[in-house]
Amino acid sequence: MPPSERKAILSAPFSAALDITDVRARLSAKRLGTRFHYFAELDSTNTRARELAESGAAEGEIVIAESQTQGRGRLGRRWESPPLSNLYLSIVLRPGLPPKHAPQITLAAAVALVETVGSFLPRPPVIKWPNDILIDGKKLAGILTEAACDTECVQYVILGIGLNLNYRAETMPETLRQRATSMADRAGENLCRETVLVRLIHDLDRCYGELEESGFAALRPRWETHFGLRGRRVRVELGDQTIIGRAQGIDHEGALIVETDDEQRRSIIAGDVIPLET
Ligand code: BT5
Repeated sequence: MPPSERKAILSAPFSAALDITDVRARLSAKRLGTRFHYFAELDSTNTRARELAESGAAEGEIVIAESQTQGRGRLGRRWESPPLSNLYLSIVLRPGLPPKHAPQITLAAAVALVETVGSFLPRPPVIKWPNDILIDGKKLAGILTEAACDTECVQYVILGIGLNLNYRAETMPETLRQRATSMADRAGENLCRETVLVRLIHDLDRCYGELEESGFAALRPRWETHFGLRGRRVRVELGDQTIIGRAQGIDHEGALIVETDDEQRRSIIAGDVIPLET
């Protein structure tokens, strides 16, 4: 990054509201960011995006909020969403993918997120399958993808992203502090949210385009490069079942491959992965 650009990134005002006009002016993404729905506060950007998609919002429309009162993770978990410091956005997608490939959008978004964050930090983060972005085992970003499908096709997908940007560890709730981090904590200084947002939308646009045009096979090598748990012992929780084994990577469709202690190869399409010490 040239020094002049770096200076611009670091000298921007940090607790100000996002300048969406500036973001729009700097965007040259093909499909994402066609329209912004900006809110100072929302319950959840995913919920709002879903309402918009149901009433005909076009692909690429983005809902973005400065804070969320009921930011959501998977399985009803909460996403901490304090005001004016992070990015909380949900993008309406209308992909030409069969429903069984809709989860690959999460994987493509994870590649984009790692590439975006890695371009601002000395060390890139890693992906924890399927939807977490981590640095040194601490969570920096999460993805919540919600799809509406009929039997043959996907009507829409809401791609929700929460990225901890200028969220300093000392302001996080105690329960989160041990497990979460932010770009500013890693960079040692605050970053300009508009610059990161523009870069993120471009990277998402590119990875989503690659997924639609060439399928997940085109993205899989990059996903594998960024996968942080290869060879690690993991516990995978599948609702009523638990699997313990070594994470091997993902298959061509995006399922996690785990080799269990009795040397069985399991393909996991949905679940929670917990890294184990040994
Ligand atoms: C996720 O769920 O990681 C998906 C998070 C998606 C949030 C975005 S924000 C914009 C959009 N609108 C929404 O309402 N949601 C999306 P999951 O894998 O279930 O992880 C949730 C867990 O992450 C929580 O149980 C906490 O342990 C942890 N967590 C909560 N807030 C966090 C934060 N700000 N930073 C890091 N970790 C957090």
